[in-house]
Amino acid sequence: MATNRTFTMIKPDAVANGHIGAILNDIIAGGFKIVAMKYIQLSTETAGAFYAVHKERPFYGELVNFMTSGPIVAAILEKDNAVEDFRTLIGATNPADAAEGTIRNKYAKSIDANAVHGSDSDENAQIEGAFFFSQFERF
Ligand code: YYY
Ligand code: MG
Repeated sequence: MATNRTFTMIKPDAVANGHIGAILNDIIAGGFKIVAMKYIQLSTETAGAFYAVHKERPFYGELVNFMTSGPIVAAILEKDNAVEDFRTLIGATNPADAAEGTIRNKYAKSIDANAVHGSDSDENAQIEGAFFFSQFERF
C-alpha cells in the first residue's frame, strides 16, 4: 500500500446509530477515494490483535468489548497526505475536544465510543490495511 493511503473503521456506535452513509459522505467530500471496503463483525481475537499496541492501557478490555459489540465498516482510503488529512477530518480522540464539523464532533458521544478509527502513521496505515484486506480486495 502506498503512503498516500490510510485505514479507517466506522465503529459499532456509529453503525448502530445509522451514521454509515453520512460518514462515508464526509469522507468522500473530504477528497478521499475508497479503495477497499467491507462490513464485518470483529471477534474478540481480531479486535484484540488489532489493538495489541494498547494492551497495557487501562481501557484495553473495554475497547475490545466495544469494538466487538456490533458490526463495523473497515476501509482503505486514498488521498495525498492521507494519514494526516484523515486525522484532521475525524478530529480529536475525545469528541469533547474534536473541532466543530469533524466526524467525531458530529457523530461520536464519548472517548470510548468515538465513531471512527484513523491510522496514526503511514507505517500503521500499511499494517492495518493489510490486516483486514488481502491484495485481491484492494484497488
Ligand atoms: O488514534 P485514536 O483512535 O484517536 O486514539 P488512541 O489513543 O489510538 O486510542 C485508541 C482507541 O482507544 C480510541 O479511539 C478510543 C479508545 N480510548 C479510550 O477508550 N479511552 C482513552 N482514554 C483513550 C482511548
Ligand atoms: Mg490510534
